[in-house]
Amino acid sequence: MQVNTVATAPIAGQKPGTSGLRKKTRVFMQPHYLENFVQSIIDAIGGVAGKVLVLGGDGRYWNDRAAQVILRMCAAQGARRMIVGQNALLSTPAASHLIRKRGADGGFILSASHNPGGEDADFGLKFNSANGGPAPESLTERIHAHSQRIDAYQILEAQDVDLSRIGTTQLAQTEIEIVDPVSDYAALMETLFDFDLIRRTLSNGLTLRFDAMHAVTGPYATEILERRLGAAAGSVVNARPLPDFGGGHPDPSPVWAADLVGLMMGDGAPDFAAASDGDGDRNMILGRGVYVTPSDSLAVLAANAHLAPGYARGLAGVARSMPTSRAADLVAQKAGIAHFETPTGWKFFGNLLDDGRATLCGEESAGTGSDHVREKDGLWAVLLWLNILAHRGEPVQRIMAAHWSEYGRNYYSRHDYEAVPTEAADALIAALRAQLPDLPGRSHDGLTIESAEDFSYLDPVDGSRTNGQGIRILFTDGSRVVLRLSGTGTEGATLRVYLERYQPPEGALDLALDDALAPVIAAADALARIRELTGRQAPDVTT
Ligand code: VG1
Ligand code: CO
Repeated sequence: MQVNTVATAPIAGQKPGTSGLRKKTRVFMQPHYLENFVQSIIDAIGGVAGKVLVLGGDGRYWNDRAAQVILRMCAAQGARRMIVGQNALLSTPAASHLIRKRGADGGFILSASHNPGGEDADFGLKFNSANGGPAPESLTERIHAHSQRIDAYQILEAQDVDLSRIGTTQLAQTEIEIVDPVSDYAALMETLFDFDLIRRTLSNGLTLRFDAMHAVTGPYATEILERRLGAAAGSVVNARPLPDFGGGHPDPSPVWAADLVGLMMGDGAPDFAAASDGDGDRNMILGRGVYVTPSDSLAVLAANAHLAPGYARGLAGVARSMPTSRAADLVAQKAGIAHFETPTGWKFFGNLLDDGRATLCGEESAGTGSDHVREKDGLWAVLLWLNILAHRGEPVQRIMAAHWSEYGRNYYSRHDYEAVPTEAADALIAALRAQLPDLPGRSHDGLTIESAEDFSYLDPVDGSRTNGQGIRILFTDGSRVVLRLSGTGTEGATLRVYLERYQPPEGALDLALDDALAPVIAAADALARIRELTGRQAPDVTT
């Protein structure tokens, strides 16, 4: 087979964001676009000759085409073996597990996660390292640097590989091993959780619904929840992965999974419900009549993880991204274990997990995970919740109430202003940054500012520093406002405003969320002049 060296030129904007490179699908489909980026990854990791790499994705539109291109490029450049999920499907956590289990040198994940899919929607690609985790900043910077000076790429001239058949074939000198995407992952889950206990609890009448949102977790959830754990047939809905996710956003939030929330707030709700996102790394947790915020979920999981066999020894520490509420810190403090605060994006948890400093990690954006892989993991969170419910024999609502009366409650919400003109968003952040030194001591709506800063992270493991990770304003009563710009959007800028207000155990634990947060929301607008500078009267999405 012939290897072609194709002349090309740098394409602007190939800079990985919070989680890989995300662009409009049509941008990725332009001549040389994908090839340039893949070659930049290959060059940034010192070539693929002799290496073993994992490949899979969330099944969105163009996933199959991109997979063939990556296979031809890696084969052209001497990869020893490519381990590919059948039909190029692998959830992000399953890909992370496969990289680790097989001792691979890394892996390509084709996904734009919770962003919609289709020719007129979004596409994405990220590279994970040998530890199974997203490429660290140092590597993504190298990839970007290579993309700015690329002049050629190498690709094999060959027919498509049949990715539907499990087994090993050959592409030039490269072995292509097509594996079942679910079985290794399901086996890992069985080592962490008490499947017998969960199975008994389900057969004794605990009811559940899992919404796969027409994305990649469908086959995983059907196998694990229905086949292995015996949940009633039909408990998993929207289980078939579709290239356009059925036309929706595969985003497990009260906005995009409103039907599921409606079900849980109405008569006849099951005991427990959950949803996951496009690539299977996020989760939304609901009980009958209650939505559990992701920040609270992390805290409850941290407080109860020891009830599952995989965590019976206790936790080394808990890490959360900076904008995530401080509920998990309170659990760690009481348990006398370490807690960490990192910038947004799972890549920042990798060192803490590798070094054994953190066992559980989480983000307010519905990501929770542990040291079993190096990605957040939607179904893992669902199974840990089920294990806890089975063990405690209490409904979700009661578990939440007990948690708040022990630790206090961190009322929390995130307001997103989407597709804001980039200049306006940058100007808002710059104006706020400029006034940071003057803010401490000032009062707004009864809240007094204790400190105000631009978050900078010093990685305690490798000593690297990451600056400019979000503006954080702390008030003397423990309330907090955080503002940052999204690094996953594909249109203009998305301003994220994170709002938190704490009530101690003896405080008001049953307020309506809007009432609890009203002063914090007002202070955020007054300080950042959000309405004035964005021209928006209200956020587009509130989670
Ligand atoms: C968002 C979330 C962040 C998450 C990232 C990737 O990033 O805020 O917490 O890690 O998405 O999640 P940003 O930069 O848009 O705020 V996933 O499930 O979309 O890979
Ligand atoms: Co995701």
